[in-house]
Amino acid sequence: MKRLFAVISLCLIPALTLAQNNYHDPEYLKVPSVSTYSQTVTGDLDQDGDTDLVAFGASVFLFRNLGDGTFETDSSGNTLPERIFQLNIGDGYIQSGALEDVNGDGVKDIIASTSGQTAGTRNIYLLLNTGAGRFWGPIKLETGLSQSTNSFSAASVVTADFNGDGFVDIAAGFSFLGKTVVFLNGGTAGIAPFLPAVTYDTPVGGAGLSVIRNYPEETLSIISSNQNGPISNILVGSADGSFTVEELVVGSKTRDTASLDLGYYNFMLFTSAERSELLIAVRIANALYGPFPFGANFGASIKDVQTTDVDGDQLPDILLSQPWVGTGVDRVIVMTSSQGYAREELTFKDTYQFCSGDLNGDGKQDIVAGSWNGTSGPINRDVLGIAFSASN
Ligand SMILES: [Ca+2]
Ligand SMILES: [Ca+2]
Ligand SMILES: [Ca+2]
Ligand SMILES: [Ca+2]
Repeated sequence: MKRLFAVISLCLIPALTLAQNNYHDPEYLKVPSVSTYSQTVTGDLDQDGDTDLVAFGASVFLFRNLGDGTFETDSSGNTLPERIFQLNIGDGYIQSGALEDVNGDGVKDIIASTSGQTAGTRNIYLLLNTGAGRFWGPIKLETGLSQSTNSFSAASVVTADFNGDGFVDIAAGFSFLGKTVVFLNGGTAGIAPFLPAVTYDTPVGGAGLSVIRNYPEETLSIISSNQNGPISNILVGSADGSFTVEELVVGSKTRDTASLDLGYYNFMLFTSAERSELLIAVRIANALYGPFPFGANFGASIKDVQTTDVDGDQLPDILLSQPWVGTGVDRVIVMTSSQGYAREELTFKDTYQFCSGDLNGDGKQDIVAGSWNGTSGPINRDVLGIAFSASN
């Protein structure tokens, strides 16, 4: 029934109400000032029961949670994360990362996809977890793609079992190159023998990917946003993990996508690159209705969109990032659902992408924003902001 309310709420494009204060103002971690922190992800990588934090940039840093959402620091208050991987110069930086168990040993591994503003090769790196949050040397999954000119290029990586064999597969989008690359998992426990890249032309997309389930087939498709034009792509998946690229008329340039899988009804979310809007399309049995604007002008451009249950009521919530609000003042917007969506704006000193995870162990998702220096924008590269849920 709760899910039905969520469906109705979305279909009616609900008025957004201002939420009560569910989050404290962000706290900032002083982190090594060596790189952008383009994306953060959370997961218990050392299996001690506490959610750890991983930050991606030109390096991958692991922040081990001490148990209450704090991390080891030196006497000056600087955090002491472990650098577990460093890209070679010319390989760009890691703009998109994920934690997933790719080799079937029950322990989450790290997946990192490279991007960059400089020419160079673009690949995926796997860091297999030994089980204690220690990692084997990286496995490079070669895309065969390289960027020959200096230009901004967004990247996005998603994981899902595209061919239904029980092993996690990987897809990565590269906007500048107009390609989406899929690596199917060879499916031998313990060693993650990925098959060679299968590359799809997504000439209008690739900056932001999300996975959506097809009904009634139960296969998976990939939505790909398009920063350059009003038509995005959907890579329609087959049971064998292959895809057919189709155009998806959204009517706006889009920066990122997310999906809400509510069974037979599911939803595609797009952030408009031209307007301060979230667009939502309803998808029923592979037919698309919309997209419709989500009833609000958010006052500044939106980059990322994610769907996750942040308040633990089993209803999908929607999170947005706004990296371009003002100099050193950016936002993450959290919209929690009940029979409508209540909106709370979290102000961060700087953010680009964000993640959520319960860092202080109170059962509610906290929000972590990593910062990014962009091509010219404000630089707060030595902090990560964490907005803890307000119940503590
Ligand atoms: Ca841990
Ligand atoms: Ca694993
Ligand atoms: Ca698979
Ligand atoms: Ca929490």
